[in-house]
Amino acid sequence: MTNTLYDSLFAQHEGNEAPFLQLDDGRVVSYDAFHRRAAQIAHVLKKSGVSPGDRIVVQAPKLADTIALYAASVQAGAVYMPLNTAYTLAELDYFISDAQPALIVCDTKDKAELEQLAARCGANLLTLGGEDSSLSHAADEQPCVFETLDRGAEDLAALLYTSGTTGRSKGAMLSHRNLLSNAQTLVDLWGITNVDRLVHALPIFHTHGLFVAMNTSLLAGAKVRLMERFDVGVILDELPRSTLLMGVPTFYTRLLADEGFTNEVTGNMRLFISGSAPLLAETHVAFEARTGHRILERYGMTETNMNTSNPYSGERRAGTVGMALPGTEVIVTNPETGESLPQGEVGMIEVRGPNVFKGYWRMPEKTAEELRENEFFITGDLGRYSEDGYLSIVGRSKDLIITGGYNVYPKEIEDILNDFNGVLESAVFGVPDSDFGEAIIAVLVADPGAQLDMKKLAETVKDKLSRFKHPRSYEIVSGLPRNTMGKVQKNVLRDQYSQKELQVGVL
Ligand code: MCA
Ligand code: AMP
Repeated sequence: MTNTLYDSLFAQHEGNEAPFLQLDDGRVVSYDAFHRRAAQIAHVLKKSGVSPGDRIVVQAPKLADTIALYAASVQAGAVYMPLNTAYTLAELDYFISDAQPALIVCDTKDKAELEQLAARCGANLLTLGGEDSSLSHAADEQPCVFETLDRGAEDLAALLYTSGTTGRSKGAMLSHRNLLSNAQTLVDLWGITNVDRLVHALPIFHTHGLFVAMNTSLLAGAKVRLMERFDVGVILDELPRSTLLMGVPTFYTRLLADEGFTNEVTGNMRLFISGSAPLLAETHVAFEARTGHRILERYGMTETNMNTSNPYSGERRAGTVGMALPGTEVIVTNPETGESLPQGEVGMIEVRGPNVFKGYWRMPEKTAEELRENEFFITGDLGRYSEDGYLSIVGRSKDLIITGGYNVYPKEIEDILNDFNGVLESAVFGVPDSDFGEAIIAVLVADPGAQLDMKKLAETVKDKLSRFKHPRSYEIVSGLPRNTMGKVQKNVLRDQYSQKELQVGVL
């Protein structure tokens, strides 16, 4: 039997007594114990009716068993589908109805809420976390060996939803080859080995925390200090014993804001990596001045894993995302023709390689719009190459806000605001924010003569959208600025509200 991803990431750790996960409560899970736990959970998956190719939806806390569930899903030939723990029931409904999973694994505290949803789509429901974790209890009774199911390089290993410009999220289908090839490339490029100890403070439901951080550690046999959530104090305690940190820019600005973050604390560290959102050049400079380390910035997407990285040994240039990863082509094109542009010119970033996904789940038209026949994926990011080959991301052709490393598509929020009683139209955009990079602002135009019930509007938003998507401020205006084509000029709004003192958290 062969299973492309399982064989490389997990099977090699059978009998490996070295520490893998080091948890908040001080417990340590060895690689071998993890390997056995994954097998126990794989038995539970099979008993719960999961067959090869079936989706397993996971909205669960960040626990050792959640990572073992990912391994078990791969071993059982299933498709792992992690979801943001912040998603509301309304958001979950869409993902679950779209993906039609055989099994849903939720936080034990959310069981009552999810039971109906699971029943409606004919999925089994198990829970993780706390004393009553049904998945963990069931696993305890199972054998520690599981016969791995056959999966080839092109079979799906994961389905990760990414928000869409039209407001509807799309499931990016990631194959065993996509995930394994990227992990191998990053391990080689960043020199990750079993001597490394990674401080892992990212969520494990996105590419960054699950694949970039976890797959590379598993492949290399590194130790992982698994923090349930990001906490500056804990990170400061852990850095002197660690060698690697992967984070979004907010991690680095928050660390810099703490006086306890000194070059003594970072003395044992080998590498700080940043991605998911633009790292300001000033953060890069301040970080080097404080610690002597130059942050290594890289660029990726849910659909492609990682595309580019600054060099490990060469110059790590602030304000750039480095060069294409070995084996991956990253070009800048004329968005109209798809032809490559010369260095120095701004165009659409397109990517081709073994890292590029297999298309959007049950959305052939969307896939055809973004994946060219020549297999280049159109990222929607605008970039420019310097003469010596460093890529800078200079903007986005997609209407997207990135807040604290989470992507938010304004259209999803605008649809909800526009449906609200008394709202004629709305525009949602991001303004610079020193903590999250961008903060969400909503501008509303009321129907003639209408009095908007802002309290009720905020409640509606709260019911439907995760907290990180909530506008930090609502502004009522008489009209939206438009260009001659009638399109709302968000750049004008952005400029206007970036300068204005906003009453953040007005509701
Ligand atoms: C939390 N809040 C947020 C965010 N996070 N609001 C906007 N944007 C956010 N990202 C809300 C909280 O609900 C809370 O609301 C208030 O802001 C303050 O929360 P705080 O405790 O300060 O936040 P936190 O829990 O410390 O979280 C901040 C964080 C977190 C650590 C930066 O957002 C995070 O882990 N971000 C990483 C996201 C990530 O992994 N992205 C990778 C995507 P209230 O006050 O009402 O309670 S993968 C990707 O992009 C590609 C592939 C790539 O290249 O990596
Ligand atoms: P996601 O859809 O969550 O995978 O987010 C992918 C998007 O994050 C990319 O298309 C970029 O717009 C953005 N992104 C990721 N890494 C970087 C980076 N280092 N600098 C700027 N933007 C980035």
